Amino acid sequence: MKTPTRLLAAASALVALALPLHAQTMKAADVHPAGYPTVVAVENMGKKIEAATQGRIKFQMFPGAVLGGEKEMIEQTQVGAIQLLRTSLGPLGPVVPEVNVFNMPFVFRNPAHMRAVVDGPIGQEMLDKISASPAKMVALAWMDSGSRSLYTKKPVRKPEDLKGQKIRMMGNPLFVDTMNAMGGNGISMGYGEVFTAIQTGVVDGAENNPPTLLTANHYQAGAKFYTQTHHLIIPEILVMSKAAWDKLSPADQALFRKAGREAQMEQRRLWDSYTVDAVAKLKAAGVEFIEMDNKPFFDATAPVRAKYGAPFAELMKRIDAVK
Ligand code: BDP
Repeated sequence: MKTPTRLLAAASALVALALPLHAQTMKAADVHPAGYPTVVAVENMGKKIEAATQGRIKFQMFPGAVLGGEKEMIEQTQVGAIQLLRTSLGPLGPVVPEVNVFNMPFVFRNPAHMRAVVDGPIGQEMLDKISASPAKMVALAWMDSGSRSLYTKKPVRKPEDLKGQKIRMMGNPLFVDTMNAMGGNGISMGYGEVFTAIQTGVVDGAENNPPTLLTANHYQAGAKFYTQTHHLIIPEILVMSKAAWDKLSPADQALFRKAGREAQMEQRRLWDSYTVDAVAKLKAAGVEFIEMDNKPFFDATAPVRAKYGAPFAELMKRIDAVK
């Protein structure tokens, strides 16, 4: 070996020896399965960070709720057992009440309006509020989950059709109130229990976006009527455990923020095509998409917006003003 080659070999051996000392593997978690847009975007974010830090920081993705339901994963993130979590804002409401302004029914006109809001100053302010709250989490980026509509065993076209129907909602009193206002009986339940609950008749239906309806197979449990209420347009969020965040150097923190923002944009592209595909697959599987006028559901939920929106009156005006 020539001297420079030898030096190089010695140097890389040293690097290899030194790496494990500083290298750390962060746990990333999601309730969704491998291949889902949120999972893929976060995996790619992890790869970018791993490359940029020469392997000093690695990620291991735990998809499919293997680390627990969303509520449990939020708790694990708070105590630092999970370092990076993609979660709906729904179950984050009871932990950081400020986020409930985005959890209200019909607070966004459509998913494009939601994107414009989270991409702009209001979205950044909300990330900062979460990070500054006592929740021990640092909010990095937003993700898309389209709009949530109802799926039931019997067709629903208007609020009266929901009378007596038990509908699973995410764990947040705001959603139970929303469903009660829409005409049904809201039942708060973890995502992992919904399939069996529909199948055994503990609930008569649930509500979600097409990709989740497809991947969770809830239509196979018997909820085959998908009523296009679009009543909730909830952004999802990528949060880090504050314990892990505080250990990062300022340069690494800047890298995480940048990669997070890129993941936000990538997830959105993936989301759009995944949704088109999910709708086609659901229709092919016999799910009936019911198009109707959702104004009666909008009107019926006005008291929910009045009750939960009271502390956010100014912010709601600003949200509304976003084009
Ligand atoms: C999906 C969200 C996921 C929630 C789930 C639910 O992406 O984060 O856990 O709904 O309904 O749309 O619980």
